[in-house]
Amino acid sequence: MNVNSCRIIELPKITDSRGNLTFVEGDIIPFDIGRVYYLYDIPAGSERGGHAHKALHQFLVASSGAFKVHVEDGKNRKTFSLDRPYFGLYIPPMLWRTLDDFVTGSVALAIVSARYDEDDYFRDYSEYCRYVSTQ
Ligand code: T46
Repeated sequence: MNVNSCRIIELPKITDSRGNLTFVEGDIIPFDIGRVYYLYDIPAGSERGGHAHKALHQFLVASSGAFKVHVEDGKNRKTFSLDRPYFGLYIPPMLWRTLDDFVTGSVALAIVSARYDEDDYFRDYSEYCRYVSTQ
């Protein structure tokens, strides 16, 4: 898997005089939804992530505020800015990701393909790089 497999997906936005509504369902993102979690009350200067997933597919949305997502595949690196609740970033398995530059009050919504499983993580960068270099 390489960083070019990540992509921004535009979500439906339904607008009326009461405001906007955006939804995510199975045929909009390229995996079945297994879990939803969100990061919030993030102190200024914090960094989240700093790991890769072996099998998990992920879709990240700045449902409020803005932040950056850096993805790496062991050779190349790409940075995405998320700052609209109707755009999200799809990240396939085996990519290292780090989130930073959170605007105060940001909420990072993560929609992922499976339940939490610590065995699915590479949390050590050297170990991750060693592994991908053998693939
Ligand atoms: C990712 C980024 C964007 C759980 O018990 N259940 C869960 O569903 C999750 C996601 C985490 N946890 C526990 C595991 C740790 O003890 O919560 C603690 C903090 O998790 P972590 O250090 O992995 O948090 P982040 O923000 O660095 O990473 C999370 C996700 O783990 C990861 O998949 O891509 O958000």
